[in-house]
Amino acid sequence: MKKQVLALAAVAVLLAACGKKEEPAPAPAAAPAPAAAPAAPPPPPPPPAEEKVLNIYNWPDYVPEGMVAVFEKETGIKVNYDTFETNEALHAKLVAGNTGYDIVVPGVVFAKPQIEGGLFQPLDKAKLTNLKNLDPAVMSVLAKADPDNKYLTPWAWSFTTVGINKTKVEKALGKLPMPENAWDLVFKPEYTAKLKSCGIAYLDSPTEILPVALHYVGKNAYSNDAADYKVATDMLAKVRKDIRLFSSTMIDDLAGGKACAVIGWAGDINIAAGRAAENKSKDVIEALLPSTGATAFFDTMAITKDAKHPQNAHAFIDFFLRPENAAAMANDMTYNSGNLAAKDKIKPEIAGNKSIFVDAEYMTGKMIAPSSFSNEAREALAAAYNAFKKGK
Ligand code: SPD
Repeated sequence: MKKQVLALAAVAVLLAACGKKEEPAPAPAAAPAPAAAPAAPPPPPPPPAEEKVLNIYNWPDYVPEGMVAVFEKETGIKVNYDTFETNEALHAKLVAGNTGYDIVVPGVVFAKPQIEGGLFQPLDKAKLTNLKNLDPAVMSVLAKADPDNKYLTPWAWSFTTVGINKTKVEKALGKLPMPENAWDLVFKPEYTAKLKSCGIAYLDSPTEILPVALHYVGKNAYSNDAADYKVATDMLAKVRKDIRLFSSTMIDDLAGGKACAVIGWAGDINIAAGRAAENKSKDVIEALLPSTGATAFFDTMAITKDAKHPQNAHAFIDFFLRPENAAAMANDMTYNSGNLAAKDKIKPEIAGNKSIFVDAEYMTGKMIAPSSFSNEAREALAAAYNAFKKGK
């Protein structure tokens, strides 16, 4: 009888623990009291307060004047802001580790292997109230590198293309008409031989030049096949002697007169156009939309895996994702922000510039979507590019 009473008491405890609404069997006075439910664990302690510092590593000419100062004033967080000029330079720093940076801004072409290599920490989306402002179409491009959008938010997007000082190019070409395909200006000896007098500049980066050269010779822009690189560099070798500069500073190169034709970023080429106008130059600088397409790029904010100020990093990312800040970036830096809520704050002259807000027809029919290279392919690309640069 005593055994039966104990068994009934145990079932009662179990049912109570499962939250079932059954009448408990009356426990005789002699039965042991049911064990008390374990106390809920105490809530985790709040994260230790971070020092009021944030270290950001971004591309040059990418943040509107005064924007960082507004963030500093609003939050009391002191921002140290450094810049890099190529994805290769950022990648080398990230792989070496201990960068000291909290936020970095890689292009998606590099962000994919960086995520896979564990170089970033996942975003705490609860801290990013402005994620809702982002364009789902842009987020789905980022998701190709970052499934479920766990690590990346957009800074800006644009495309790598041909930029020209139209006035100087037309003069240097003389009777030779402008080609139908703008890439001919920088890849076809017939044109480069004429433009070398006013200066041709290429971006100084294997993962910028090889994709557009591969596309020009009819190969996949993001081919992982070293045999394709040979076809592209054979084409490049024919114009090597006509290239004056390898540089990532096309704003100065175009606006300052060092080059009349560049392979560069549409946004920076537009900045050069504005700079020339400010300097009262009558020359017309243009970012072209080549008839065979251009390579789109998406630069993204990510928090490094060993960031010392992750809360401040989240605060800055959320600040940048405010519509007014994304719009200021687009208006001042002539890049597209990927922020849908910023759309009605874009100045008409920016919204109407087809090399910033590219037509849907060109986007779907011509623009080459970003992809990624394998680690081995990136090494082969660098070797092919360096041999081309040395003129071998
Ligand atoms: N002035 C800002 C330039 C940003 C360029 N990012 C290029 C990424 C790559 N393909």
